[in-house]
This record gives sequence, structure tokens and C-alpha cells, in this order.
Amino acid sequence: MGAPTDKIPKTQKAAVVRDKKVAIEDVPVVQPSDLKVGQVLVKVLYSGVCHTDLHAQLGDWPLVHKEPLIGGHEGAGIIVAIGEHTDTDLKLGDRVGIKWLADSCLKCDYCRQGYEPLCHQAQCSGFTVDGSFQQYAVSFARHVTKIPEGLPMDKAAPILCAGVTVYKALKQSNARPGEWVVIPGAGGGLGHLAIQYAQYMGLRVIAIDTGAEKQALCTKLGAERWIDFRQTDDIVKAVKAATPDGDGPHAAIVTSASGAAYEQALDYIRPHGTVVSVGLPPDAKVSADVFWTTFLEKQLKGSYVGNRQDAVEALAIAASGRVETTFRLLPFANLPDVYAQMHDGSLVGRVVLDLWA
Ligand code: 8ID
Ligand code: ZN
Repeated sequence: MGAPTDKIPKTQKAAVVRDKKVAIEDVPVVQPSDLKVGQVLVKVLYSGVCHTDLHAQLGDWPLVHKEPLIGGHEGAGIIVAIGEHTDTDLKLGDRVGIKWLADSCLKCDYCRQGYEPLCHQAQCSGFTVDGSFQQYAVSFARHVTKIPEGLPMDKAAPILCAGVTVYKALKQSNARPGEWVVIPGAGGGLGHLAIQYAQYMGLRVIAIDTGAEKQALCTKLGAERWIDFRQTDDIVKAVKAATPDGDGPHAAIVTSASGAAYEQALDYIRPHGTVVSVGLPPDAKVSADVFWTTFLEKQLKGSYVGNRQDAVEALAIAASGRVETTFRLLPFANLPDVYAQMHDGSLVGRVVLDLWA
């Protein structure tokens, strides 16, 4: 262990965030001899760009990230070095993914029960530790996820956050085959994958987002109903009317990056239905009417990424071809433009960066 598969350079390109601004810079590469026990060095080939990376750059969450920060947590690459004395069956040359949850202790109550993201020692890629917007990223042997044979690395990248997150959120919703799920934010990175995982689970989909391009994507991916939130005065009425009995969907997976999408969710959800909160707009509030929430047995659940098993399952489903990322592949240097488009809501599906273009 410890020997790299190819020559590892001393410097690399990385997207560095300082004072809420991002710039592509030359930074040192952590050398194999400097890896700590448990760490691996991943040559990152592709990285998806998640709205979370934009929240991190803007610093708009009530959380503190490292500074300067190299963002990115949808990395797909190959293992080029493994820290000495690391107990792992990973080998040099293995194809692996770097997800948001970079590491957790695996010993605490939360980890033992599979709630790894809730571990008090959790480290997050591109937030508390440098992430996948660099050509060589340090990650952790016990949390990187093997990418199945046959799944192209660029398509795999967005599964590492967007895919895992919505797959696990759908499981949390307890919706059963044949039931209806509404997905506000359906035309975005998380949402367009949620449409597909939902159908994989036998659910029927109502998509909410805006614009003809997102409508075309959602419909192509199998959403049976479309609601444009900018052109609809009464969202509650429209969502209820989209279900055959007019009672509303059994579940909502709210993947929107804006708080507005949360405002009506508990009103349009069906009695005994579940609203799963996934999008993380800063300062947003959900207000629940206590009488009707209780009387109609409505539920609100937060769902935060997924554990190692969720990542393996989400990738396996993608490898089967039943879920496919819709993405634009762009050179690494385009990251600042991608953030600008994400900010104004004009991105459809996902952007994947080629770290070497
Ligand atoms: O673990 C988690 N909970 C988790 C994991 C990953 C990402 C949470 N997130 C969070 C991100 O931090 C972000 O806040 O999920 C949110 C969505 O991430 P994304 O899918 O990467 O963002 P995007 O590609 O920009 O898509 C967001 C979509 O929401 C739509 C936009 O048009 C866009 O297509 N949208 C908005 I903004 N307002 C809407 C509204 N009122 C809306 N859709 C419906 N109704
Ligand atoms: Zn993410």
C-alpha cells in the first residue's frame, strides 16, 4: 500500500472559496506519504455541482465551514494512494465516489443504527474538509463508495449526493407502490433524479417546477402531472386536483432550494401523508396548523443525505439503467458560471465538471 498507480504531481487545479468568492487556483497535492491512517487519495475525474456547494460558497447556512474551502461532494475518481496501515479492502485503481458524508466514527449510537450523517464526528466533503473540486482529493477509506462496473463515471457523480439523498428521502416517505408523490424542484439536480427513483419504487409522480425546458425534462422522465409554480395561483388546489380522488398526494419530496415551496406542502398533502423536507433554503420556516395536522395525521420529516448502504443501493439502481442522470458536461473552469446559473434558477438537471478539461 501507499504506492501510487501513476505519478502524482506536486500541484493541481482546485476551486478555492475565500470570502464568499470562488476562483480556480493552483494548490499543492497531498502526497501519498502525507496521508494519515484511514485516508485515501482519489484522482477526481468528474464532479457534479450541487446547490449545497453554492450555499457553502455564499455562506448562507447557519453552519460554519472551513476557510479557505475547496467545495464539491459528488466526486467520481480512482484511488491513487492509500494511507499506510489503513485497514481496507480498497485497492489502487478502484473506481470510487466521494459523497457529502466524508467520514463518521462508525462507533456511536447514530452510526451503529445507520444514521451516519448524524454522527457528532461527521466530516462533510466540500464543507468541513476539502471536497471534489480538485484534481486530487483526500478522502476516507471507510466512507468512499465503490462505483459499480458499467456505470460511467460522469453519470455516477451526481448519484453521490443528489441520487443518494432523494433515494433515501423517498424511503423515508413510506409511500407504497401505486401511490402519488409530488416533487417541488423536480427540474433541478435532486428533483430530476427523484422522479426516476420514485418510479423505480412504483410511485406516480407530480412534478412542480418552472419553464418549458424543465417541463419537457420532467415529462420525458415520466412525471404524469406538471405544475408550473410561476404560472399557478393556487398551488394547493392544483396539487390536490392532480391526484385521481382530489385528496392530494401521499408524499411530498421537497427538493426546492427556495422556502416558498415549503409553504403549502402540509396543506396539499393527503391525510396521513408525509412531507419530506430535503431542500435546505436558509431561514425558511414551515408553519403547521396544529389542529389539522393532528386531525388529519399529517407528518413532516427531515431527510439529510443517506448512509453508506443508501449510497451503494442508489448507485446499483443507476448502474441497472433504471435511473439516469441528465447532465451537461462542462470544463472545470466553468464552475463560477455554473453557480451564477444555479443562483438564477436556469439550470436544468445537473452540471458535471470534467476536472481535466
Ligand atoms: O441531504 C439533503 N437534505 C440535501 C442534499 C443535497 C442537496 C439537500 N440539498 C439541498 C440543496 O442544498 C438545495 O437547497 O436541496 C436543494 C436543491 O438542490 P439541487 O437540486 O442541487 O438544486 P437545483 O438544481 O438548483 O434545483 C432546485 C430546483 O428548485 C426549483 C428550481 O427551479 C430548481 O429547478 N424551485 C425553486 I428555486 N423554487 C421552487 C418552488 N417554489 C422550485 N420548485 C418548485 N416550487
Ligand atoms: Zn449535494
